[in-house]
Amino acid sequence: MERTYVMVKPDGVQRQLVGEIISRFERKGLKIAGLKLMQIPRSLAEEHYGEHKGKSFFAPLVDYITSGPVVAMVLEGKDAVSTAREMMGATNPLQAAPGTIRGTYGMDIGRNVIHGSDSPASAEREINLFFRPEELVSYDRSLDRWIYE
Ligand code: IDP
Repeated sequence: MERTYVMVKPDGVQRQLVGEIISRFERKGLKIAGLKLMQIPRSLAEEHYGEHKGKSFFAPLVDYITSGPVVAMVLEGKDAVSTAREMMGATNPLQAAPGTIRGTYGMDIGRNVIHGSDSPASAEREINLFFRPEELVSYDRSLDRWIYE
């Protein structure tokens, strides 16, 4: 099983989409391995988005992601990274397929509601940035045999 890092961004929290978004992942069959509400310190935001440093949208992006609380989570399941990314849709919500999270709830690339790791390597890096090992929980779900063959 693979783990991915997913985060409801400040606009998603302000728009009261947290329950709706978590519900989608739960219904899909992804398992919550870590979950918390947090205010991201600027230094952590800059590290998380380090690959975009120097780009024109870097400063607005850091302002945006630190503008209010986020809901950080670790989701576990078969191909969790790509599965969660598919459910989120394209970075620009206007190009995201209808029915995806960004396609359903977003209008602007600078307010695209949700983040998800883009590769297993990014997932490992981001999980370690946002969660201490003891904040992640391993447990069995009795319905797993109804989700996985
Ligand atoms: P991703 O979130 O779909 O992985 P990335 O290219 O890694 O997309 O960009 C990270 C975040 O930076 C995006 O989710 C979006 O919030 C923001 N972003 C990316 N490109 C732009 C842009 O051209 N203008 C404004 N914000 C952008």
